[in-house]
Amino acid sequence: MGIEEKIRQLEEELARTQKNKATEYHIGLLKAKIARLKRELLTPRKSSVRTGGFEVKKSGDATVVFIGLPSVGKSTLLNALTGAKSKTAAYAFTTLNCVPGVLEHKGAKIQLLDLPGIIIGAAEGRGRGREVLAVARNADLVLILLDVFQPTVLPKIKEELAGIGVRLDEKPPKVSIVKKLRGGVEISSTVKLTKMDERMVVGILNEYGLHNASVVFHEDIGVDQLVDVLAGNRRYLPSLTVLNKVDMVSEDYLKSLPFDFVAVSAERGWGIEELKDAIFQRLRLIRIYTKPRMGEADLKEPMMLREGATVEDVCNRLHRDLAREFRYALVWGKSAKFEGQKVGLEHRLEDGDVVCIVKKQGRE
Ligand SMILES: Nc1nc2c(ncn2[C@@H]2O[C@H](COP(=O)(O)OP(=O)(O)OP(=O)(O)O)[C@@H](O)[C@H]2O)c(=O)[nH]1
Ligand SMILES: [Mg+2]
Repeated sequence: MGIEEKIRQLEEELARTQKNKATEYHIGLLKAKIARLKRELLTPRKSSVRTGGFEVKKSGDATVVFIGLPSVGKSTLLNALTGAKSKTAAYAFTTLNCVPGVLEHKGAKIQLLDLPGIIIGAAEGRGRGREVLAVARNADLVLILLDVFQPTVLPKIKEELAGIGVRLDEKPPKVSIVKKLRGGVEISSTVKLTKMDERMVVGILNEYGLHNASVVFHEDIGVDQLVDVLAGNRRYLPSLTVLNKVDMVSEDYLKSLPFDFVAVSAERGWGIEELKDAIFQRLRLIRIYTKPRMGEADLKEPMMLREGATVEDVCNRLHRDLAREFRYALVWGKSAKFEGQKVGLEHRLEDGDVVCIVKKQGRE
């Protein structure tokens, strides 16, 4: 029996099994088995290493991929955001390759990737969907584009992404698993575990070939998340849901939709500036301006870093050896307690800060 067939059988069994206290354990193990087999399926076999032209070199400060059904307006949107010229048309599967564009916004160069439309079932290999979805794994943000008349497809698209190991808007579970040589499975936790009992944890670990291990839970997680940790190939990415073609509906209709989205009309150019801001914000980019010791900060070309970046990150971006030669830094802006505060390498910066690095020799 092939792996796909096995997965199908297990999924049918899972669907058949009624969910209750008595079947909980069985269901947990079924889920773990399915996830393990799906991982095997995702690992490229030697003959299918070529991914068929969807690979694009990452460039700029961050990469955003467009995922959506055919004809929702992905290419029209790329063109509206960047001035690129991706082919658009009123029929499905107009775009057949990965078409890159660059969005320049607030000093950031953001790479946007327009992709062919996916169909539901793509993660299982329908169409060239799996290759399309795989591009999302390497992105920094997944932009899900919906047609205003097909809003209900949103959870299905998220499922497709989940099917190739992409977890949207989730944090990696706080669990540490360390293999041991003997002693069985040892479980401890710093929080109360309510979603799995010991037997379940051990059963799932065994399913992944772990019979001796020490597991520490720092978070109350369920079966799916534990399986994610064991599978180990998950990508945790932020997402942004965008609704296109809003020129065709009323405001009341938009208000009735039960999820958050950015509304645009790619064709008419509506909501494009708001979308640029939303992309920038979801990428959690921050702008840092460097300043020489004597002289003014360069306010034209900010250095783009991620939220949480420190003075050390600035040093590393400027020069390989700078962190070693670092004496202190002066900071102006939101992260500084007062203007020109003297700080160390570990100081966390905020959007718009001005930083002056002082080296050991006393020069800037
Ligand atoms: N009314 C309206 N039509 C739009 C809008 N944006 C795109 N369209 C139309 O929708 C159709 C499909 O647009 P594309 O940009 O080619 O869609 P796509 O998602 O790239 O399609 P594939 O590449 O086939 O997956 C075209 O006929 C566009 O003119 C919009 O904001 N409003
Ligand atoms: Mg297209």
